[in-house]
Amino acid sequence: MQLIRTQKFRDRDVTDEAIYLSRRQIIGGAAAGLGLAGLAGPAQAAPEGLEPNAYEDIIGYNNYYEFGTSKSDPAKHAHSLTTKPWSVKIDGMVDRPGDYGLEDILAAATIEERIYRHRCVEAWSMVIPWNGFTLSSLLDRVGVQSGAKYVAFETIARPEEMPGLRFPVLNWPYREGLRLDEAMHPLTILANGIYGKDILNQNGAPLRLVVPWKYGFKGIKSIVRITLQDKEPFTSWNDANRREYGFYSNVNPQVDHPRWSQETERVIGAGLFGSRRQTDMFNGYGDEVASLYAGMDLKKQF
Ligand SMILES: Nc1nc2c(c(=O)[nH]1)N[C@H]1C(S)=C(S)[C@@H](COP(=O)(O)O)O[C@H]1N2
Ligand SMILES: [Mo]
Repeated sequence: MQLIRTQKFRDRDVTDEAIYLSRRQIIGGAAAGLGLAGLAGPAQAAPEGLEPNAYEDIIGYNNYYEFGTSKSDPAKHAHSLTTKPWSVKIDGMVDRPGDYGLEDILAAATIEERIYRHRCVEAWSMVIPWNGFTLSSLLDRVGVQSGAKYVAFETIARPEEMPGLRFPVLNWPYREGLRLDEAMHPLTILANGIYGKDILNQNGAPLRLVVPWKYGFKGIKSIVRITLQDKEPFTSWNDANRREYGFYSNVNPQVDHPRWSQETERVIGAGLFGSRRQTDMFNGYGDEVASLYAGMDLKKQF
């Protein structure tokens, strides 16, 4: 009976958080009832669509080095970040530069749900149901000038609220960047929610970037500045180690990280013993984005 009920969980067009959560509980309950054999069944069978991770995984296993470098630090410490009021400076090669209040940005935005696989460069992944809007819609609003070729992003750097800033792990503030066509791609979003709730600080409140075909570190959190420019932006991870973290950092199972393989990934929250899956080129979004890189040698320009 439990097995039959789990079949229903394969449909994906559900937007209600309560339904997600109860699905999760039912899956958990079914797996527990079936014992270990059950874990390999309903919880791990390949679903037709992406099965979001439990909310607890998404808010409890994070990288946000401004709050410490262990996976549990952000959930412990990030509450100290003040996210109200919040504004984003949009400057550089735009027609309408300025300090945009978050409320104004959100009031003009069409918030959608996007269920994306999140693949960290450290070879783990989870599936996150984001709420957010396309970066292109914001850039269209401010008017990108014709000479602009790249978009640079900056995270807030507030030492009194971010204990990790005391350590020179990265060149703070955390900075990232995209080529303009990547930034304008319809899969690229700015997220302000997860599972229909306001995004929590550990996940990058109040506004963070999500670029699903790239390694997770490109998804810069708690953004305070967006700059349109004609030069390739400085990025903190590339600066820390350019051999290990390229500017593009598209998910690519054929390009190993110098210290580990990228062929497979550990699936966070997949049963007692975890599980691994094959990593997909462009994290599974190749049909949509491969053409952006036509003619590039992705082994050299990683
Ligand atoms: N400002 C900032 N943004 C960041 C990071 C960080 O340390 N600081 N970590 C990155 C990395 S390595 C990953 S995998 C994702 C993790 O996002 P999540 O915690 O919401 O899953 O955030 C990215 N954005
Ligand atoms: Mo990451």
